[in-house]
Amino acid sequence: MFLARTDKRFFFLCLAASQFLFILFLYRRGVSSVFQGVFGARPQWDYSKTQDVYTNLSLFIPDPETVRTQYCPITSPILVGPLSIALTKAPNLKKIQLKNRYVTPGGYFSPRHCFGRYRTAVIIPHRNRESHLRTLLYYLHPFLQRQQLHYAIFVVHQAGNATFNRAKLLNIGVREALRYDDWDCLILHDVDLIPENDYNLYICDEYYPKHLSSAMDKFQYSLPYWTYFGGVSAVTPDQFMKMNGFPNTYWGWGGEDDDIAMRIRLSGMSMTRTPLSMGRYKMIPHDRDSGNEENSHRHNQLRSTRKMWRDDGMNSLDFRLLSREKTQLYTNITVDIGEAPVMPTEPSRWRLF
Ligand code: BGN
Repeated sequence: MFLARTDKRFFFLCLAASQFLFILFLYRRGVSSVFQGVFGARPQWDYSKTQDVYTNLSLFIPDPETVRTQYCPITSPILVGPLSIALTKAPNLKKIQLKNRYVTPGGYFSPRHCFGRYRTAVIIPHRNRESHLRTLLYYLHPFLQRQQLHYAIFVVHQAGNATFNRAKLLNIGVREALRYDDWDCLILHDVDLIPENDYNLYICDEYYPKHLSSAMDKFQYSLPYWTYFGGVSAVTPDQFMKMNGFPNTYWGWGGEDDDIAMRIRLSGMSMTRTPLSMGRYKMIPHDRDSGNEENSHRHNQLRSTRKMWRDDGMNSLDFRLLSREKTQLYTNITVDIGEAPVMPTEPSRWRLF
């Protein structure tokens, strides 16, 4: 009897330990690595052997006689995996244009010898980061063309000097992008992150919002925490509307991505992720911008997401459109989004005193 009880305890201890190790493994390697491990070989990428992002793109240039008759293959034939990224000096716009001759005004591209299967809009919130934007465009255009996507790039520029509001600019980007096309997928992209592997496809998961930047160099190519949803993500218009878009009320750095992660769950979805081996990104080094100081209210705000998400989002979005302009490499949307309301800095429970 005594032995049986010790055995039982030992059994439950082992069970708890193995569950803990399994969760740790999922945390470090991503859920999809388990499925790939069980159902198929996981490609082992060698990031010491990289290739130029423009490699073989010329193979996609058709001779002028041919007419498109077929859809592009499900997987593009020229994907190479790890890409060389040099972040020394931002290229000038002329050079980027010359290297991307088939991009049309507004930053549009459609594969020329087959019909693209996926329609993807990339939305980039921006202010005062022109050199980052040029670097991103230099790498992103060929990256998307390698994947044979029908795509366009939208830059949402916050006018004025009020505090930066990333999530609100993303909401505006979605509303504006949907005027132009019936997008299958919206990619929400920070301006300073460069993808390192062209198998990290910029297409959406059918069911759930997907986090693409799962392994950033600034976090030693792993997740900073389990629910992290910052950097680059992919949502379908339906998924986006289901969570009422993103919050409009996070002014300055931090917290809005955690709010988005909570909205996903509160609206009945969960999140998927690119496996860490492919979701690698290099961040362009920079100092914290002025006008994007830490949001000191974010902890309080996150405590009320559950109460707020249905009222703060796409259904309460309000801004002034200053211009819509098709430049050669992107559609530029400039907006006045107002400024942060003055809020008491103390936690709300002290406000009575
Ligand atoms: C977190 C920030 C995120 C940011 C990541 C990575 C907050 C909320 C505190 C409760 N979240 O700490 O916004 O993307 O770090 O830098 O500050």
